[in-house]
Amino acid sequence: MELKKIRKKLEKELDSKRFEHTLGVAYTASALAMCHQADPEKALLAGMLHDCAKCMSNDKKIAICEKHHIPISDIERQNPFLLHAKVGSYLAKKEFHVHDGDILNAIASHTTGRPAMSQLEKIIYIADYMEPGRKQAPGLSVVRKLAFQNLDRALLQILKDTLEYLQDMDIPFDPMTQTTYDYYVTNGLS
Ligand code: DGI
Ligand code: FE
Ligand code: FE
Repeated sequence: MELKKIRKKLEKELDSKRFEHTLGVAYTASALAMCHQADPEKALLAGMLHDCAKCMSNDKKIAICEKHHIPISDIERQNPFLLHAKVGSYLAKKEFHVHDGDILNAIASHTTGRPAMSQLEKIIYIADYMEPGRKQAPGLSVVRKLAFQNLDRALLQILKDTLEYLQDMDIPFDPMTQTTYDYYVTNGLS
C-alpha cells in the first residue's frame, strides 16, 4: 500500500490528537534512522503504523486477538490498551499489507520493548517517547539529545524513566517491560 494511502486511512481511523502524534513519531523515527545509518523510509512506515490500533475499543482489540489466536496475558486482559501494539502489528499486515517482519516487530514491541530489539525496533520505541508533541516527561530533553548520539543509551534511559513512572503511579508492570529493562541493564551498553 502506498504511504499516501496509509496516511489517509490512518487519518480516518485515529482521532486528531493520535494522528498528530503518529506523524510526530513517523518523522522523528525517520530522522533517527538518518542519523544512525538505518533506512529512513522503513522507519517512517513503522512510525506511521505503530499506533494504528490505538483508537479501537478494548472489546474490539480483545475480539481480534481471540479470533486470530493472538495470546492475551493476564495483565493485558486487565489493561487492554497494552494490546494496541500486538493488534496494531496484526492490522499492519492484514489491512495495510506490510510484510516486512522487522516493521511488524517494531509495531508489536513499541509499548513494552523486548530483549534484543533490532535497530528499527529501538528507533520506534525511542521515537514514540520523544516525538515533539509528547508532553514533557522528566528527563525528556536528555533523552532527545542522547537519541541522536547513542540509541542504546537513550533506550536504557527511557526504560528506567518508564519503570520509575509506572512505580510512582502505582501502575502494574507488564512482565515484558521488566524483562526488557533487566535485559538492557545487563546487555545494553556492550
Ligand atoms: O500509545 P502511546 O501512548 O503513544 O505510547 P505507548 O504505546 O508506549 O504507551 C504508553 C503508555 O504505556 C504509558 O502510559 C506507559 C504505559 N506502559 C508502558 N509499559 C507499561 C505500561 N503500562 C502498564 N500498565 N504496564 C507496563 O508495563
Ligand atoms: Fe502506542
Ligand atoms: Fe505512540
